[in-house]
Amino acid sequence: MTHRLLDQLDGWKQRHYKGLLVLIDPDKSEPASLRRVLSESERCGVDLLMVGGSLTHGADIQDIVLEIKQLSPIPVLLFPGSLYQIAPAADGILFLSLISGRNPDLLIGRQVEAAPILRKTKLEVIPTAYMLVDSGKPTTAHYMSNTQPIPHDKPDIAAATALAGEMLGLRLAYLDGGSGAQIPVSAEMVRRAAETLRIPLMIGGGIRTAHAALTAWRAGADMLVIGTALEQDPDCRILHDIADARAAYLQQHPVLP
Ligand code: 1GP
Repeated sequence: MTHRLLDQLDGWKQRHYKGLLVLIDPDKSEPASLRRVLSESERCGVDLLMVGGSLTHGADIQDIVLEIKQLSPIPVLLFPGSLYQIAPAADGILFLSLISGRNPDLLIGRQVEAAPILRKTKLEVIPTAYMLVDSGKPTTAHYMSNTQPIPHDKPDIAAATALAGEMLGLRLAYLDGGSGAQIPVSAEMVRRAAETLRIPLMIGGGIRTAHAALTAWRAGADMLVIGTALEQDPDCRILHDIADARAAYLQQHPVLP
């Protein structure tokens, strides 16, 4: 198995690059809007596409990934809500352990079921410390996982949880308010996690403006995930705004060689 994606994510952290990821919900990938999101993602310099969700209604993920692969050169990372979301045509998969929760099935149970299947694919497996954060209202991820999210105003709990994930050998930390979060993960929580961790830090949930994206990047996020905001913006204006904000930020804070 290669470590191409993992090396890339590690490099982002070391070089202070700011990654931009777009999450595609398999149930909402109607062909015209998918084509639009893919072409605008390419124009905006999106680094990775994520595909998946906590609850999908029978969409064939492999077919969607194959379609994306035909239309876009951007690597595809699976963000699986279930075993049904393993699509060998993708480049990699976030091998999620929901370490903010105490649901054994999502800490290790599903992983035991998935591991032999993944071994038969060429997918790059990215061991991920996945943490749900309270974001103002229960999201699908909160409900479906049957776990309590980390309280929004408890950055120390988030930092300690992420550090435990790192010490367990996980290679990526993902603090997620959940899809459609009312409020994004707080700057203070991002800051505490970022200064604690040596592994890369991904932030998602409720990022709908360039200001929110910049706040998270400035606080130390290595990469951001944008999903719902694009579904509500067929022209992908928000993606261009966020990409422009990133370009301006990286001009002021150049990526290290
Ligand atoms: C959800 O972090 C992702 O798991 C993206 O969230 O849909 O709110 O952008 P949004």
